[in-house]
Amino acid sequence: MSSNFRARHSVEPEISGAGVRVGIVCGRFNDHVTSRLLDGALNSLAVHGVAEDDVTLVWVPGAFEIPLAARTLAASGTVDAVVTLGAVIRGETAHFDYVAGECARGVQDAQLATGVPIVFGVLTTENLEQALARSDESDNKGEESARAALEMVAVLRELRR
Ligand code: INI
Repeated sequence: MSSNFRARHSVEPEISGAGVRVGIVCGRFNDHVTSRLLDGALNSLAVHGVAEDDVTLVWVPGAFEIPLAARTLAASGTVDAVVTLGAVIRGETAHFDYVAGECARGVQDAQLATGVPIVFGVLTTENLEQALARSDESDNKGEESARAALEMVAVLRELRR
C-alpha cells in the first residue's frame, strides 16, 4: 500500500571519513578470518577518506574480550567510533552461544553506555566455510562494518546538532 504521506524531516547524511577518528578492536582467535575482516575494514576507511593517523587498532585474545576493550576505547575520548571485528565459529567450540551472545550483548551495552557508536563486525557462523565467505573481497563484514561506523558518526552528529 502506498500513500502520499511523507516524513517532513529525514536524517540520512553524507558519509565522510575526513577527520573522523576510528578505533578497531580485533579478536586474534580465528585470525585467518579476522585478518581478512581487518583488511576489509581498513580498505573501507581508506576509501572514505579516514587518515591513517586517525585509526587506532587494538588486538584482543578473542570475541569474549572485545566488549571491554571497545568500551574502554570508546570512553577514552580518543575515537569517534569503534569497529569490532571477530569470528565465532559454532563448529569449533562447545561454548559458541556464550562467546557470541556475550560479545553481542557487551558491544551493545558499551555503545549505549558511552554514546559512541560501536559497530558489531563479529561473524557468528556455523562453520569455517561461511566465515570465509563473509570475509572475502566481494562480501566482507569488516568493510561493511567500517562503513556503518562512519554512517553512525554522521547520523549522531546530525542528531546532536
Ligand atoms: N573466541 C573467538 O573469537 N571465536 C571463537 O570461535 C572462540 N571459540 O571457538 O571458543 C573464541 N573463544 C575464546 C574466547 O573469545 C576468549 O578469548 C577465551 O574464552 C578467554 O576469555
